[in-house]
Amino acid sequence: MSVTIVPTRAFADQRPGTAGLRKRVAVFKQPFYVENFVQAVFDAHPDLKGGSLVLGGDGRYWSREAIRSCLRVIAANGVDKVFLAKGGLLTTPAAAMEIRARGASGGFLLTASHNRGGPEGDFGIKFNVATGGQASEQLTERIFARSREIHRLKLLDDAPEIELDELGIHACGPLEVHVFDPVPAYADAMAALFDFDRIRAAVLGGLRVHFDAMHAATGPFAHAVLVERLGLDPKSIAHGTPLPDFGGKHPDPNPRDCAQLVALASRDDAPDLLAASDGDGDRNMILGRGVMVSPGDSLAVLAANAHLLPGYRGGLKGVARSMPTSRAIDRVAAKLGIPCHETPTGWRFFCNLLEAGKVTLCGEESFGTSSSHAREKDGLWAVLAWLDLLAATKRSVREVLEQHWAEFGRDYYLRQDWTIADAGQAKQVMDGLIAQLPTLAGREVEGLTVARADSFAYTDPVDGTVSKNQGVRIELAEGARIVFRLSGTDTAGATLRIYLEKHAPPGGDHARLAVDVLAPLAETAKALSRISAITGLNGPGAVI
Ligand code: VG1
Ligand code: CO
Repeated sequence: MSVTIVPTRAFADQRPGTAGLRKRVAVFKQPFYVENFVQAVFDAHPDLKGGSLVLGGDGRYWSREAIRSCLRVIAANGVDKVFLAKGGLLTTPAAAMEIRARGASGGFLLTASHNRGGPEGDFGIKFNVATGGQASEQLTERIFARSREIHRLKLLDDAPEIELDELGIHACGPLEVHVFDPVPAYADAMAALFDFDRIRAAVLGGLRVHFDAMHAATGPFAHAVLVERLGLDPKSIAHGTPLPDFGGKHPDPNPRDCAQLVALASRDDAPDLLAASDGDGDRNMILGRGVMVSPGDSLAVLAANAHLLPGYRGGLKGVARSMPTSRAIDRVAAKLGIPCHETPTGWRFFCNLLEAGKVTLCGEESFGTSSSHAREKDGLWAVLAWLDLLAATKRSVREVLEQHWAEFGRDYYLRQDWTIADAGQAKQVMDGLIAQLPTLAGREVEGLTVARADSFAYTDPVDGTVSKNQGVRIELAEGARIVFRLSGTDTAGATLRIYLEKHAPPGGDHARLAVDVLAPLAETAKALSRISAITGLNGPGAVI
């Protein structure tokens, strides 16, 4: 084999965001763009030499080309083995579990998650470490620093065309490429956590499910678990075939992009459980007949009922939520007498807590939920957790929710996404809010008194790392809260997220619409942030 040292130029824009490096496909198509980033990972993480890596992703447009680019760099940098998912299709949670189970030194996940695919869409690369979880902030910074100064790449000459769809061992120079099917191991892992017999019995008894795989990576996994192992009708899975452009749709499980699912849920003859996941299979949206489960509620309900699920019968060590996620889980943790951690947005912050055995369940408001079984969020896992819960309680989704609210009260919750073309203006809104913080506490804003206001900083309880400027939190009287935060997954302009929540205590009115309950808070947020004056926008691009 021969390795060429190729001179390259550094790209200035390879800073990974909330979940890896994410850019327009056109950016990734630049010569050596992928290779440069992968080489930067090797330079920043010398321990990768000699070990094995996992490779795969959401199968979006440009995946196959990117896999070949990755393999050339990986082979030239002295890795022994790559475990490549068949066809390159590997959900993010399955990747995290494979890395760990195979004792690999890490993995490259080719995904832009819920972002649009296709030639005009986005592409992404994420590097995960040996635990299966995302690279830490420190490692991410080292990779970025290296990507800006890199001036040479190691590349395997004459790299053979690896047949990505053919199971077995292929040679790529000195590198062994093991093409494997990730589905059975994932299905086995799920069978170990949930009571598949109980779910099968419920299915035989008439329980109906509708799962939208969104033409993304989850399709084959969902088929194996829901149809082959749990006996559901194959028609229970919609859009089950992975497509490079996700069928032209936005593979994002939320009420706006899954309007059809919401419409189906509102029918009298709707299935008992409706769900969707995203491009890389780590997100989940859960609905029942006539009701959508807010992600913060989903986390809280699962925590409160975890003892009913075999994998969690031993109890929860603790729970964690990202800062903007509703505080419904805090109430459950208080009742269970377990710690509840509040972390910055992004799964990597949960990883340290999971690794240290401090938490068992964690979740984000952005339709992400998971447990200690993986170091990433896991969409199908959440669907199975709900399915098992329905089977165990013999209740409907609505009944489960109503019972939860009756006990803990309801945390009404909404997120507004303001799409701001000029990123400078978005920063101006945030800077304006931060400047007001010292004078906000105790002040009355639009009839509500501010109890506490700060810019969220997090000290990791495991390694002591401090992460500052993780969003502005404004706590108001009566269990209300407004959070402002800039998205870290944009590929153009900026998205400013405004998170609104209000608690209605047990015995209160839990049957109202969140938009109605939160309308006054939305006005307060607008007034405080001066977002319309600064950006010229009248309202958010989406309310989720
Ligand atoms: C968003 C979500 C965040 C999530 C991240 C990655 O980040 O808000 O909760 O962890 O996406 O999810 P941001 O910075 O745009 O708010 V995924 O499914 O895109 O890997
Ligand atoms: Co995702």
